[in-house]
Amino acid sequence: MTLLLTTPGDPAPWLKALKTHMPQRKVHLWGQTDAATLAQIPYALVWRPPADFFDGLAGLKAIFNLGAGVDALLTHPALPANVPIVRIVDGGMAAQMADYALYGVLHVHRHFDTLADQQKRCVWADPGICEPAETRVGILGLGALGLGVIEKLRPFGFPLSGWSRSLRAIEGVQTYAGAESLPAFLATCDVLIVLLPLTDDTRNLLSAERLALLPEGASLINLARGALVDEAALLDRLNSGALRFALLDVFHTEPLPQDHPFWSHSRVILTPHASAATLPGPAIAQIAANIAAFERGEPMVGVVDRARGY
Ligand code: NDP
Ligand code: OXD
Repeated sequence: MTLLLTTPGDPAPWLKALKTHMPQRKVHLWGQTDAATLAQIPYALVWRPPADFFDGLAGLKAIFNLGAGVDALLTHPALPANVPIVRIVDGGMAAQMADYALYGVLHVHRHFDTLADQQKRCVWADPGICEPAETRVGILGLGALGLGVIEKLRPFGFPLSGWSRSLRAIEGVQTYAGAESLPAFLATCDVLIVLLPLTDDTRNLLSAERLALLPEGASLINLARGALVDEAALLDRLNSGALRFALLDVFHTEPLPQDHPFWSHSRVILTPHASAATLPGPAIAQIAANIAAFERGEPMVGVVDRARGY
């Protein structure tokens, strides 16, 4: 059985991982495969496949997304219907995301924003140290990555809360579920970490009205997708000081346009969609296990519910 591959960046590390975890399978690189071969390929491993990627894939049995988010794949104009789509669950990303989120929370908690500003002005002044209880951290999205952030933050003693679609019971975490509980959740977040998938239900979730529900001087860390947040409203609130700080990894338009005000904003630190990357080793091991399960007629891990959008 063969695989068709189109990867984020250089295919070499992916090919190496495929050789380790699925040595018996022949791998074809998309763009270098003839039509007769394409018609026989059962499994595609993709990241943001081009518009004509699925042309001629008449024998496709499953599509494996080489990342956690499937928002781009689900809007592919030629996505085959009735073929399971499977995403990566963690795949090395949870630990990376948790490190990144911890950096953002400590930046706020230990006043590194104030300190950096003071340094620019040669001001020697101690901003003081708050109790952890004074920095309430809320996580939007309690999936593979949101839960990783919670476990990372747990030993620091910050009051933790989380919001998801279905109610989760997580020890030591105040949990909320569903749209009706979102205002109550937001009102408790001194630092809000966004780790939701982008779906029809979550697009623009952090609208101007919802951003206004955060406590005065709250901070935002968006690690998920730019379109979850109204960027103009975010900018207004940062400009007015209603929001203290934003750590942003994702944007409506990527790469972020050169003239975007976020680049030089004194209350923003931004990174180029670099908070976490799928690691080829664990990701391909997960896909190998999923293909083996699929061929035995057993359930796979990370199957996407197309109607739900994640
Ligand atoms: P999961 O599918 O494991 O978790 C998603 C969480 O969001 C679940 O808790 C789910 O609720 C919740 N959720 C989904 N829709 C809603 C809704 N309408 N209302 C309330 N809660 C909702 O995803 P991951 O943790 O693996 O990944 C999250 C996202 O992170 C990805 O979709 C991707 O966009 C982004 N990402 C960004 C990266 C980057 O480099 N910046 C890297 C990797 C991922 P429930 O538990 O009830 O299902
Ligand atoms: C992902 C991403 O969704 O890297 O995996 O953004």
